[in-house]
Amino acid sequence: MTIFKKIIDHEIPADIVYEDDQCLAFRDISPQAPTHILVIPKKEITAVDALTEEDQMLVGHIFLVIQKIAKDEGLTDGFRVVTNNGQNACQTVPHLHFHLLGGRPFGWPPG
Ligand code: DGP
Repeated sequence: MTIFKKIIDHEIPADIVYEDDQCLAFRDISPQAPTHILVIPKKEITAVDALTEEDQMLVGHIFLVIQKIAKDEGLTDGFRVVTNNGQNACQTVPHLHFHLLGGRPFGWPPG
């Protein structure tokens, strides 16, 4: 069981900004921008490479939730959505999550 599953189950605290039957969003414990929120499915999926066709609606739903949170957070000047998949991408928690980052300019290419 990952730490994110414990947050989903409300076994450990998190600063939750959105929740519905399919997903949960909470502030990252180590923020890399003024707004840094993780949006995760409640279904236990390890990463993008574990997604299946049955997850299509879920992932689409998550992106609409990200759009809503970005609006709620006032990220009118832009924001970035990042998902790290696997070792080379520095994924540390093996539960699919989308980082919503905003409130400052970002560089490109990413590090
Ligand atoms: P990644 O490197 O993409 O796997 O990002 C995992 C993120 O999860 C990282 O930015 C820190 C965050 N994180 C890890 N443990 C916790 C936790 O217990 N609570 C919260 N709010 N965030 C966590």
